[in-house]
Amino acid sequence: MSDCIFCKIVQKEIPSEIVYEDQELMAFKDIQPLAPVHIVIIPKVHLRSVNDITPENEPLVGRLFGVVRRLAEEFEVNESGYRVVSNMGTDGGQIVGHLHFHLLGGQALNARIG
Ligand code: IU
Repeated sequence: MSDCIFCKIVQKEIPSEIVYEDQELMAFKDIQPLAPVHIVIIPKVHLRSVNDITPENEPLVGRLFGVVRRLAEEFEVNESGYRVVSNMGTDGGQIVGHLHFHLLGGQALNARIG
């Protein structure tokens, strides 16, 4: 999508600190980190949110979670704990309309949701 900021990150038209990339997936450090470890993991294909996940792209999303697990190990939060969040739509607080998952860790996170 031409006006999607994360598609521009995928195309490297906008710089980001990439921590993982393969043909279908990318992960980069969040520019406004909310925790010592705050990584955004995305499929390169433009899906708007969790609502756009179909049986066809479920394997891709499954693979994305494998990347999440490996990043948690690499950034050494796999033992201490971490949170994976995907905001969807207005009430979910989604700002960027390209499916993404936040990996947050490196400190004790507020247990409250919402
Ligand atoms: P959302 O609320 O889940 O849509 O949050 C989007 C996140 O993308 C937010 O944490 C931003 O700081 C982050 N981000 C980024 O890492 N790089 C960018 O160029 C832009 C947003 I724009």
